[in-house]
Amino acid sequence: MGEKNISIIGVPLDLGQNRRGVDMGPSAIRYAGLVERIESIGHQVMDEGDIYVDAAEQRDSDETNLKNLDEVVKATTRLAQKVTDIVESGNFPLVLGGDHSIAIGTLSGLAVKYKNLGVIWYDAHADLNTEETSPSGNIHGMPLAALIGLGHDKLVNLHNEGQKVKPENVVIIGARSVDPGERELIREKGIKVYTMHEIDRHGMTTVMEDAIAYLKDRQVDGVHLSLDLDGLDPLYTPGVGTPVPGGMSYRESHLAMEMLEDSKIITSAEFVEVNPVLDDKNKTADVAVGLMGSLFGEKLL
Ligand code: Z70
Ligand code: MN
Ligand code: MN
Ligand code: MN
Repeated sequence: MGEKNISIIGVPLDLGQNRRGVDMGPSAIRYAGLVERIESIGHQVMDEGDIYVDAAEQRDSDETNLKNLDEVVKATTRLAQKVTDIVESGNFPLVLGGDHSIAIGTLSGLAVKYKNLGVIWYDAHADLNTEETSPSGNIHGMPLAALIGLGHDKLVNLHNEGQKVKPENVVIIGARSVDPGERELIREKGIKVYTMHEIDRHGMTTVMEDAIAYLKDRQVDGVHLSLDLDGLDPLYTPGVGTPVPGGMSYRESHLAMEMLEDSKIITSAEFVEVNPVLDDKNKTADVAVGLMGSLFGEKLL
């Protein structure tokens, strides 16, 4: 990647879903040696600490099925401002979750600078539900929908009004658990999705070459990697709230990160859904840090 100035931000938010503990993700990732690992590659690292997250209220102030809407909106709005400050200073934002609802903040912050941003969504899920289609009311299943301008107006208009990312600039990799409303939206908006079928059928090399070429064709002005650790098979990353079998392997995931590093297209990244309470001796955080090593140019030889 060449030497970068990387700003790390933790977001200890677990209110976008039902399982407590993912708020400890940023600590677990730091404990797994993140800063030293990235510095040893030759980058400058600034750890900017954590975004403040309010305690959940006992009852929801809003008449909606969205769980903890106001707390999620407050924390992600703070995150968006922080990400905007970082990209405007020229640094590379590296955001640590927290549940995947934080992506609404990260990408809303990036959208101030990047007007034609590409997004790689590495995940078992599509995260394209809205308050109408969500089977759970969990906001971590809705960030991509909100970012393309669909769903509750507090999520859609966070930090700035309206759509932050064009649906045709989104590439989902690793999907294997998609809800009916999400399937409809993928068809309607023409969102590019490489499911586990494409990965098994054509291999990760072809899928990543294709995904990178697709985003370059879109003439994107930056590419954000949003990596949900549940994209990997739970064999490798057991410490996630929603494990789905049949996922991408450790080797496929490292290959994907190495190909992104070779392509030089990535301008920001986030790693989400590490839940130390559900983990096996910090294995999931260790995998997350290893993947960041590959993404930032760690070489075997
Ligand atoms: C389901 C929902 C989801 C992550 C689970 C699950 C969404 N589609 N996202 N784990 N990261 O509730 O909307
Ligand atoms: Mn908690
Ligand atoms: Mn997700
Ligand atoms: Mn997921």
